Amino acid sequence: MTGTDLPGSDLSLIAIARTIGRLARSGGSVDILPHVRADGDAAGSSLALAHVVSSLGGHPRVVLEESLDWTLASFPGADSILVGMPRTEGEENSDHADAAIMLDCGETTRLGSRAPLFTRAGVRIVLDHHLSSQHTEGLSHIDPSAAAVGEIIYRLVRLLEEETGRALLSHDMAVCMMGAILTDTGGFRFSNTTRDTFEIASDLMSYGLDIGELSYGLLESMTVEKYRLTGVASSRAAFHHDGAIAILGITRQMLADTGADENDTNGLANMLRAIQPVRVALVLKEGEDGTVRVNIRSKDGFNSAGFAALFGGGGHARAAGFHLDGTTMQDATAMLAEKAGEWLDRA
Ligand SMILES: [Mn+2]
Repeated sequence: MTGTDLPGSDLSLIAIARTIGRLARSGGSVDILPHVRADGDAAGSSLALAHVVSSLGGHPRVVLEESLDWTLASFPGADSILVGMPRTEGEENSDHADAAIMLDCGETTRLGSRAPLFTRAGVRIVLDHHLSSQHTEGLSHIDPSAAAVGEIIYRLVRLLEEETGRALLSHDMAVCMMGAILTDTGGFRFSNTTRDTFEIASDLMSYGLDIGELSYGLLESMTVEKYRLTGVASSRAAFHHDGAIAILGITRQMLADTGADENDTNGLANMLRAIQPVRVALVLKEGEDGTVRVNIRSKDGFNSAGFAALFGGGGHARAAGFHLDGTTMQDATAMLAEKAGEWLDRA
């Protein structure tokens, strides 16, 4: 199987492969910038891309906004990740790469403090699969049919192999790509999983992956603090609209009481969505000074990305998010119960 056998290997990705290939072979520097709070797809895709850039002779730098979630720390190359805007002595504007690649998001606002690394780079490239992505100018490839950006990176690597006549895909890249796909598809269970997803995964398996170990590490293993938080949170969830809306607020106090952190809240929305009559699950996380982050998971036709857009957020059809400023958990909960109810009535 080669990259061109697969749908989605369209002209924009070919143009991007040519640009990355040319830059890397001439020893260029490439900043790889996934969205804030990098998840498995963001981190795995970034590292896979870094591996291929360096195998072509380029100098990649994966820069995250926050330190990597512990469940993702076993990705090959994770130890080379930089966190935060790199500081350079003296001239502040001198620190820009030959190319910057925005990954798993389509707006510079999703890069947080690292946005200048993108805007100042010589060449700017966007690789994404979000429905809500706005970025269309320049070198961008946004494919909402891809279950994970990991699939796009896989195609990119196959295109680079065709272009260079070299075998580039390695075990380490395959681990990162499979990790990206596993996390964004919930282990091939979410409705974004396609025939292409399985074809790519099948090919990646020929690189000697231990799928049991990977799945356990990325999808199952948890801290005892997360387990305790899940218990506390479960008893607090509220249901509205004949059980079609589930809302759960995670307060700073709940995190303090259980010793859990932000990352330990991952998966709670999926758990709520699993409850039979629930069509939309909203998990609210209390931030500092009146900010509330909201994670949405939905099913049965509730458009998460559309709902998130009402509040300036975005995402996918069944998974999205946004944040609210200048509110309290109580006000946000009441307001969202009402808005989600209206949204359901209109659908
Ligand atoms: Mn993704």
